Amino acid sequence: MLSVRASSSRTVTSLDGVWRFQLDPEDRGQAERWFATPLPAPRPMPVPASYNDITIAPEVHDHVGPAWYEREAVAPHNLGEDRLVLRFGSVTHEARVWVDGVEVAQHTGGYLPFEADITDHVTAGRDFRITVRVDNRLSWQSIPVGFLAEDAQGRTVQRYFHDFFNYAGIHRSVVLYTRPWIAVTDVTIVTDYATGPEGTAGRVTYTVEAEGAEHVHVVVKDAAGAEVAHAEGAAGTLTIDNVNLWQPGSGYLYTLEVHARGSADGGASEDVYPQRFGVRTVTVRDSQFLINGEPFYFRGYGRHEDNLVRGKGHDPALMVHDFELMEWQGANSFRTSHYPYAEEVMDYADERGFVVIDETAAVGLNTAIIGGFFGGDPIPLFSEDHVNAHTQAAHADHIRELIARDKNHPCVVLWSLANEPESNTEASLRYFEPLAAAAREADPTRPVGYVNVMMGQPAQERVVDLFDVVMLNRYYGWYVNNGDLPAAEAGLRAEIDAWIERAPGKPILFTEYGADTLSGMRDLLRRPWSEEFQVDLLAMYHRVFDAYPQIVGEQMWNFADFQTGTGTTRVGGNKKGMFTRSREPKQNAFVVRDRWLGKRRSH
Ligand code: BDP
Repeated sequence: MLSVRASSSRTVTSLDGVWRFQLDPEDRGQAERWFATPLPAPRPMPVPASYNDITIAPEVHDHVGPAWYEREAVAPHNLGEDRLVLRFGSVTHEARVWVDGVEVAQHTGGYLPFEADITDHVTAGRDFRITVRVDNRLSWQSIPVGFLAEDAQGRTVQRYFHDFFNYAGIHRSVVLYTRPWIAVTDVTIVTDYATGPEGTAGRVTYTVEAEGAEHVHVVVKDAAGAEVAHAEGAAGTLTIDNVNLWQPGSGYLYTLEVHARGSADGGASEDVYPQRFGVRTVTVRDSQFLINGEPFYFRGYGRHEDNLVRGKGHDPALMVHDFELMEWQGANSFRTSHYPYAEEVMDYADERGFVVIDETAAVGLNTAIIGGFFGGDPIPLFSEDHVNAHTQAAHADHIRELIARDKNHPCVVLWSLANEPESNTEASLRYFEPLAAAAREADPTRPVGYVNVMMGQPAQERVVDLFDVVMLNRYYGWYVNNGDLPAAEAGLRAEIDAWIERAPGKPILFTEYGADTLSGMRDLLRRPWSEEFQVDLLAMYHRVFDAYPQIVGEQMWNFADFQTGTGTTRVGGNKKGMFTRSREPKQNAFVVRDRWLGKRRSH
């Protein structure tokens, strides 16, 4: 799906702001047709934001089930020449949308965009009402998975297999945009380059889909807006002489301006769509991860879209601030743990030259983790009543949707299909085979991986052969050998040795390692939870990483403390942050900064 871009043929109107909102705890809204008239008893609710932390009402914070949003908008007075599209950046987890009581869209999956052409449901120059039903319930067939249970008091509670809080609501911007009847509907760009005596020539292969168009032409513009190449036709290859490559740390971007028309000699309605791209290559070879043919070492973090009050709501101020912090620290990359991030974040990573591991929302496909979360009997993960063929199909659709959204981002160098799934059984191999194939079919140009959990040790792991890299989340010194760093180091080294043997030639990336650390807690004995222990634990991991050329990256857990459900291992959330939730640095931030700035100078 194309991003929203304004152009000479497209206008964009934001619908962000304060909407009206109502919980629907008994799920009566649909039967009572709340979409047909204004909501019966609404309260104000900002968009974008999670609704959970906005009020101080526990019933809002802990709500399980549907909730409704509503606002008015105005149709452009010249509608008719153009079509009008209503687009949501994300609604978590499921959405139904009505315009003046007519259903126009349904979408499942809380972290990807969807849109509806509403031209035929509105009148030019007139107000209309938008109603959205948001459902935060997760099931065994949703991505991520979860299930509903009843607690001892008979209340319905949502269970899930990940620690971050199940925030919900309209999390990203809502816009109305216009486009001509003839319209560009998809653009795919693949880049390469060749260096010869005359310099480096970029090769840009493009494919355009354009509804109703008989004639397509494209113009490549450089970052200053100067034309550097052009071509006719909906598909082709262009050359950019003396190309500026997109590099980690230097995000040079070109624009492929796509023009689609009804006929070659003009016609009233031409659509112009500006698709940004960078010229760069990604290759995995001989235990190395190469960007533009150069070995790349990932320095950074797993992150979360999470902050005070707004929960998972996208916020440009916070986004820019977080990138400032990452850059201050000498980081060059992050993983979108554990779901696709806002399109604005991907655009911004492109611009700043940050390297991104793009992860699906398939977190917690692993009921072996359940002991730690809920107690009770183990649940067989891959079974008719749990993760079944429908879940697998939803997962495959989600992978395709993610790749369709993010395929043109130069920042994305690797797809992560799941975080910490079951990976040590025959059933897990059967589950992942078609998913890896779906990802490769949707994008034959980027490596594909999944993030492995401690229980998927090299001797038992079954699925790594489907993938290009080994990504490991490891908690030696924290969940295992807590506080005992010599034992942790021995365990870590032994496991790395075993991976090198198990997956020869595949680069190894540490996608999580860390220790919960209470900001301000100091300890002369440097024990767990103190700032000193976090410094020591990371220093141990880094010493080990430096000893192995097969290790191509360190992304510690987590960039910042984040909100979780309550539990005996969580003190006001997950505290493994380099920064606190309000972005103050812990002691470790300065220590790691010295290391990463040193590495930046030497790479
Ligand atoms: C890992 C998960 C991550 C958790 C982390 C932790 O991938 O989402 O937050 O553990 O427990 O297993 O801190």
